[in-house]
Amino acid sequence: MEFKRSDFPEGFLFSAATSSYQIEGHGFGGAGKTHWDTFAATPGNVVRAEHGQIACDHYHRFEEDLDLAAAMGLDAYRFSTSWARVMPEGRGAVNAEGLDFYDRLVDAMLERGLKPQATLYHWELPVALADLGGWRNPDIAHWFADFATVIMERIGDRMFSVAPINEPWCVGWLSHFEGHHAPGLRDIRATAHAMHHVLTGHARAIQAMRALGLGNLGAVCNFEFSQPVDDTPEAVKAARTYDGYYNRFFLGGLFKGAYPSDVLEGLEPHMPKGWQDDMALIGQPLDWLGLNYYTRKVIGPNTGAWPSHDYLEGPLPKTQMGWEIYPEGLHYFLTWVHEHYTGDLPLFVTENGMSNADRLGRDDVERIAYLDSHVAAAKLAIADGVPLAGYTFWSLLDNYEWALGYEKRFGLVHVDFDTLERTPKASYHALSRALAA
Ligand code: IFM
Repeated sequence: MEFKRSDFPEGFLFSAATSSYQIEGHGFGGAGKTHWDTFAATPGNVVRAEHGQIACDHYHRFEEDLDLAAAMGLDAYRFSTSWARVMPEGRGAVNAEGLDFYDRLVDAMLERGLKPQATLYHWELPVALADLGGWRNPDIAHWFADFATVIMERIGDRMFSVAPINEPWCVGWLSHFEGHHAPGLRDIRATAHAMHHVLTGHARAIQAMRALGLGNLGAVCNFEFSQPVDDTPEAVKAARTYDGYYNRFFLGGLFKGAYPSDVLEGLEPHMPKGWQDDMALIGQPLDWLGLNYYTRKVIGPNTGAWPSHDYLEGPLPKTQMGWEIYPEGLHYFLTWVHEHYTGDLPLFVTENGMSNADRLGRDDVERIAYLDSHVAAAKLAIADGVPLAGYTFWSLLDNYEWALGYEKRFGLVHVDFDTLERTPKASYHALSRALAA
C-alpha cells in the first residue's frame, strides 16, 4: 500500500465490514426464515440457487474472525444484526439464542479492542413480514422500531455507533424496481412505497434508539457516480435522473426535508398517500453519515418510460463484478455530500472494496491497487476540508454476494466454502502493514 496510518488524522478509524446474512449462517441458532431464503429457493434468482444457511459459519467461528480483524490492526468492526435471528417472525416473540449471540459477538469485539459499528438491517427481512408486504407496508416503520428497541436494549450499552439501514437504495430500488434482490419485484408503485418507508423505518428506529439513550447514530447510503455517455442534452438528463434516484433521493429526505423534484417527476404518482406528512419525521437529527462507494455507471438515454435510461458499457478497467474502477468518484461524493448536505457532520466511508477472481497463492495486486487508489481519494478529500472520520473496507471475509452467490470474492480473507477455512490474502497483509506504519 502507498498509504500509511500516520497519513490520517489522530483518531481516524479504520475498520472492515460484514453483514449478518452474508456470513453468519441463518440455518443456525433459531433464526427465522428470511425473504432471501425464499428468493434464493426460486429458480433463476440466485446463481446456483445459493443461500445463506451456512455462509461463512461465522455464527460458530466469530472468535476466529474477530481475531483476524484485530490482528490486521483495525480499530473497529462494522457488523449487522439480523432481524430474523432476533425476532424470527419479525414481531412478537424474541429468540433468546439470537440475542445471546449478538451479546457474545459484541463482547468479543471489545475484548479485542474493536469498536462495534452496528447496522440494524442489512436486508434479511423475516418472511412473516414479507408476507405482509415488507417495505411496501407503512407499518414496517413501527415493526422496525420495535426490533431496534429489542436488540439495542441488549447490546446498545456497548455500541460505538449505530445506523438503522444499510443502503436504502438497494432496499428500495434494486429490490422493487430492478428485481435483482429480494423480494424481486419490478413495479414502480412498490418501489415508491419501499423508498419512502425505508426512510420512515430509519427515522422510527433512530427515535427508538434515542429513547433508549443511545448516541452516535447515523445513516449509511450507497452512491454511484453517474457518467453521461456523451454531452448531448438527452444523455446529460438521463444521467441526472440516475443520479437523482440513486444519490439525491435519500439525502434529500434525510437532510433537506424534501425529495428532489426530478425524481418526483417519475415517482410522485406512485407515492404512498400523505407521504409529505412524514418528511419532518424522516429528518431526525443524525450524528454522522456513512458513504458506501464502489463504482460509476455510464448512462445513456432511451425513449422508454421514466427513468428513460440505459446502463452502458464503460471504458475503464473493471472488477470481477464488471464495475468500473473510478476512485475519483469517492473524492467527488465526499466533497459534494459535505458541501451540499451534511456540513460539519462527520462522514465515514462505511464500505469500499472490490471482488476479484481470487485463488489462493495469487498476489492480489488488483485489490491492493483498488484499495490504495480509493484510500488516496479519501485522503485528498480530508485535505480539501471534508470531516472524514473513518474508512471501512468491504469485506473482512469472502461471503454471500446475494444474487451472485459465493462466486464473487470481496474478502481480505479468503474463505474456502467447502472446508470454511480462512486464509488472509495479500491485501490483508498489505493493509496490516499500512495500519502499523
Ligand atoms: O456485498 C454487498 C453488501 O452487502 C452491500 N454493499 C455492497 C457489497 C458489494 O456488492
